[in-house]
Amino acid sequence: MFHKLKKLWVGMMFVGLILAGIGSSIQAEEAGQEMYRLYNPNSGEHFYTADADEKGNLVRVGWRYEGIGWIAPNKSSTPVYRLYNPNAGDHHYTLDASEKDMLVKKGWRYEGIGWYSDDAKRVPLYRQYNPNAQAGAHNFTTSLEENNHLVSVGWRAEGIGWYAIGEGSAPVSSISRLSTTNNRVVDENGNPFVLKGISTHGLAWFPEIVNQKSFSNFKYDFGLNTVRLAMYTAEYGGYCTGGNRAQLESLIDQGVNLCKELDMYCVIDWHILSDGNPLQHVNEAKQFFQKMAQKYGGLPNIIFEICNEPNGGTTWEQVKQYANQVIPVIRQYSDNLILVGTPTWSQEIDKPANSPLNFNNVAYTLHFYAATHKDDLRNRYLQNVNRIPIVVSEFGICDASGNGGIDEQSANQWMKILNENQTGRILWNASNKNESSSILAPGTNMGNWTTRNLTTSGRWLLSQNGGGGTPTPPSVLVDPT
Ligand code: IDC
Repeated sequence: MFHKLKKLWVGMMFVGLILAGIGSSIQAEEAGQEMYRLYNPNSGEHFYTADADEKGNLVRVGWRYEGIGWIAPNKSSTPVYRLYNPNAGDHHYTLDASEKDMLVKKGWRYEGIGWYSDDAKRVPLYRQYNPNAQAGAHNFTTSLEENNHLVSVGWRAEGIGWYAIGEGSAPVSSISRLSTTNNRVVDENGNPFVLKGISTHGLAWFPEIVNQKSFSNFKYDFGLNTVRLAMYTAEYGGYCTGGNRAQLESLIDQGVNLCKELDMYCVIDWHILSDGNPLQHVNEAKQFFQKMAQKYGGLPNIIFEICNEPNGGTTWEQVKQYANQVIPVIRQYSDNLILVGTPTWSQEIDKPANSPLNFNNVAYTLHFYAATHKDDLRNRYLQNVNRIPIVVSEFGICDASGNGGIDEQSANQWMKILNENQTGRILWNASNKNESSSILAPGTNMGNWTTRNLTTSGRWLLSQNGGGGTPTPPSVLVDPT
């Protein structure tokens, strides 16, 4: 449709020139304005602008360009006013001049006419509202399919926002390939990128969590950008201890595809645990990652985590020996980000800081359980965060058993320093197991759940990342004062 419009535009220019030549005043106004659609992966806000410079500036600071949202008329008798809430950091767009004035009285900033709505009402912009988001609660699209998809995953249809003269382009993926620079995980523009995710429990234990509804909830309710697929190597149905490899690989396949569809990062986690030394299964690991990298290494959203938690006296030298065998296998197919576990259940990040690996795009993992690991480990993190790239590929707000009491205060202290240093974090775990680290209450149907089924851990996660859990009525906007 967009291409058709472009042709139409060229055609009209041509006709316009001829008509101008014969003294007609018909303009090529119908060509319209391409409205750029941008997405802020941190706040979840969608933003629209006709201004290429503004688009460029936003992309440079970490927004994702998602293609042409729609074609707006150059002018009409129906302006769309653009407002900004300096407290929530969110924009609002309205055709209603009195709503605009009311919001300005409440402290919103009027930013001028964003664009015009088509008086002939040719192409509707469907508006959806996300009841769980705080910033960026609204989405606008000319695609009825996108509208219906969002509604199917819990957004509310709110009718038509305004009209365009032409449809938007098919959405562009908002996934940027990650790498490491200056001890940070960064996107393609070099901006620090903070992975915010959830880990499955063991794929063999709780395969039911791998479904579209769950992953959509992770993204749209919790505002997460990452899912970690934890595949135990030795525990229960472990990949190296007689587990069903075909089933495990098929679950990874499904998980990768769901992440791809949803524009989320996907961590493929070789979850060593009771097999504390990764060298124990190094040959299986090489075969496994050869397969994974060959299959998925070309996708920008894939992250390889090659050993969850070395432990039981395994030294950093041994982890290095392992990594030096496995990473080259992955690098035959993919330059994507690789996460490497550190000794003592991924707590000794000082070791790689003193003796890093010789590969690009590698980050080292730090794992913590907030009720167990406090100032000592936080201090170790702070001492090393500017020495190597660090990702918290697993953490809990309970104790290190994955169960026991929850320590929100310690968890919040962790979040503060992770935020200050742009460190990614992935919560353990998405299952309904009866333990306090699980985000779903025991008995919850993992194929069909909502934020009403959350445990304390789940509600805590929801309260991070802008997901408030408390719906704001669409017509009542956040009062910035
Ligand atoms: C725990 C699970 C628990 C399971 C156990 C297996 O929560 O249900 O029975 O593994 O031994 C980790 C590990 C992670 C652990 C988690 C909590 O990476 O596999 O999951 N934990 O103990 N490191 C620190 C804590």
